[in-house]
Amino acid sequence: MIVLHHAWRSSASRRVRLCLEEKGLTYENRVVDMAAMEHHAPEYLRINPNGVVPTLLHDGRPLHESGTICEYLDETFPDRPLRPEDPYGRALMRNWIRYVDERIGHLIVFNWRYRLQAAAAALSDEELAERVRRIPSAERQEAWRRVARRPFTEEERTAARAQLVALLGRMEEALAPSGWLVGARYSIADIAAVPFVKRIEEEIAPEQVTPAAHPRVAEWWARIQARPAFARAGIGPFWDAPVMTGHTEPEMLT
Ligand SMILES: N[C@@H](CCC(=O)N[C@@H](CS)C(=O)NCC(=O)O)C(=O)O
Repeated sequence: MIVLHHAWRSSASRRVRLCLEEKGLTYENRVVDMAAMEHHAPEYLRINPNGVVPTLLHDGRPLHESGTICEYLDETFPDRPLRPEDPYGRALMRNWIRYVDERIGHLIVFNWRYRLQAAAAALSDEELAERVRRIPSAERQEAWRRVARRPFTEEERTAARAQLVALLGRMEEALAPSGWLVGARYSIADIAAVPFVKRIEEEIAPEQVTPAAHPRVAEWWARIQARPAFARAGIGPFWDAPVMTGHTEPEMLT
């Protein structure tokens, strides 16, 4: 049995949902309320020591890190493979995953200014200090303090935007041989990039995901969105929580 602890808007969660849906796997949803900081609760930290989403439970065994989870799923359920067959291709895929992972901070600058900022700003100094103490990483502690009291500035957003657009430049080059990031077919490397391109296209720099700016990326993005798994994974606009049918949503960690 597969259980996914995730959040609808979380990029890392979106990657795992895409992978599960591409592979046609059935799973149970446990939605984590990040604005309520449920992912820093002791019972959640027991299944994800980093205090982030997503976490996958497979037959009761927890696994964190979206890239690792996707590879694990692809190895465990080999039908509809999402990794290149050759070791070199798989190594390139892992480098893409790592490159994308390192850019999560640039996305936070944009993504946290909605629900998370409103929730954090409403906390008293005492409540904030108490909540932040539970966060396992110093970097994320600082991100929560920032969003609560000193939201990211326009200047920081400009710098983050440039870093995110650089991702498109790198993709443009990689897509040249086959139209996919690595090897001859859709892989976990493409999956890793999807949530980033989604946010760039819908808000951060829409003019960059166009045939004029990055033609191969624009064409790749059209093909990605046409995949049935894309709709099933519930990757809607950032400000709308998608409504999914056919999945149960029990209380978190019950
Ligand atoms: N490298 C991790 C990143 C996980 C991550 O940063 N998740 C974000 C949502 S996309 C999160 O839980 N943020 C809440 C927080 O930092 O408090 C992965 O790919 O699973």
